[in-house]
Amino acid sequence: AEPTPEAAVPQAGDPALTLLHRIGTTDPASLDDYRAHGGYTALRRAFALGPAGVIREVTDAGLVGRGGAAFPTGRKWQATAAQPDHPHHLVCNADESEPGTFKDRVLMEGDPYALVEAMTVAAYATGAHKGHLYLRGEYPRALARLTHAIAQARARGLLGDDVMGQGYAFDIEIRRGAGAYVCGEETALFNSIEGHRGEPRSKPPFPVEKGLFGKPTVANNVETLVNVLPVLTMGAQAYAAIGTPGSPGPKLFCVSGSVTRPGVYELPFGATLGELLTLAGVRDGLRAVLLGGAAGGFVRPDELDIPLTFEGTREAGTTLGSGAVMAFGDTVPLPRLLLRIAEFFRDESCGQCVPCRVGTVRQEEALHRIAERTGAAAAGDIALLREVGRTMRDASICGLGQTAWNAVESAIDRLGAYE
Ligand code: L3W
Ligand code: SF4
Repeated sequence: AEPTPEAAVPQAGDPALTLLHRIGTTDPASLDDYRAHGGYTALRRAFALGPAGVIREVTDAGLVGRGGAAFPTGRKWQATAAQPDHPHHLVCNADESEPGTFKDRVLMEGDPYALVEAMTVAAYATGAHKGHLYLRGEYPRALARLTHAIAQARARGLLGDDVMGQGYAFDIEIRRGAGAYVCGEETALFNSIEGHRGEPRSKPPFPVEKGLFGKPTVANNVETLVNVLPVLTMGAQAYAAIGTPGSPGPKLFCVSGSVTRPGVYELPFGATLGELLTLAGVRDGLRAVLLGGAAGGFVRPDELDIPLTFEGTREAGTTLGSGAVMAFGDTVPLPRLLLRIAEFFRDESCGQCVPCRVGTVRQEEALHRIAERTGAAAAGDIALLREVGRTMRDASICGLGQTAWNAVESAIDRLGAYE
């Protein structure tokens, strides 16, 4: 297996860290070590608060989803808890596949009990007794560590028929993905668990009403769930004081590319892109930064004062996405990079709907032609790209097709990629 990406600056064990504080300091195989470093205090508090009290804390904390869409977690939990249909399901989306995104991997490999505890809290709050952990197939070390953690938690009464002696039953099953990016879309993920092709469903109905096996389902990203632990241990008010009013709490950023210290960085929301890149040791001759992965957008080196918040990136006409930050130096061949992104979307489209199935092919073809020609000859292809891109964005069923043109559009408009 590859080495675990570094969890970098501030150093592991730094008390300033909220999400990464155990990474690199506790033994990921030891439940005792986890408990000695604060493990299972959040679940104990959850049992004291009761399900409605937990949902109130998560809502008051202002926690929003960390998978890219920033949906309020408390609202999602409340909507599921209120559903009369049973059973309720909990799904942890650990199919981390966005290019440049590896934060969930660091959490799962370095602090697996945290995810087990957080899933137990989420299930308790929303009335679920079964948790499904859908894990990216290419993460063998995370699989081994989570399998071990789940078995240990079960053996010690922290999972099973009577969790912590509280009369509440909950267990977790791991399901491995098979390498499809689209299975990170929550409804494609449900289909995959159910044994069908990994194709997204139309929404609504939203999963909170009809999700896995047609039952009310909470689906949360790994990082979102792990944030629930500090919400409960610090209290909603102290948690909400981290970050900004529009984006409360801490955030993990995955920095890669033209930097001297690539890795996962924890910062409060509101730090600027420039501050993050300074920590990561940005190299001279920066040409562009891709924010939010392949589904995100490029920004220029003169835009590094963009605050890393959902509202700040939106105002700047870009996106934070899942927290991927890829730096590119001025030697990067932009047309080749854009072609690679287009190939990725063409490969990963599930083919279910026409705008994306055809649009991703047309986009790649036009980028090929542009890469081979120059100047005026390319103008028609740029117009075609815009038309295809608009159609994919407006008419695709899921986020894959809706975002497949983002990076290319931003490279044309913000970077002047073909001028
Ligand atoms: C109840 C409503 N629930 C929406 C729920 C919905 C889902 C969540 C967000 O994510 C993002 C994309 C990229 N009642 C609801 C409701 N929900 N309305 O809220 O929903 P949605 O549809 O806005 O987004 P999504 O399709 O779930 C796609 C971002 O992902 N992305 C990709 C990230 C990749 C990773 C990874 O590798 N780990 O996360 C790239 O940037 O921004 O917005 O749960 O059910 N009325
Ligand atoms: Fe499949 Fe693309 Fe349509 Fe999503 S947008 S359902 S990936 S064809």
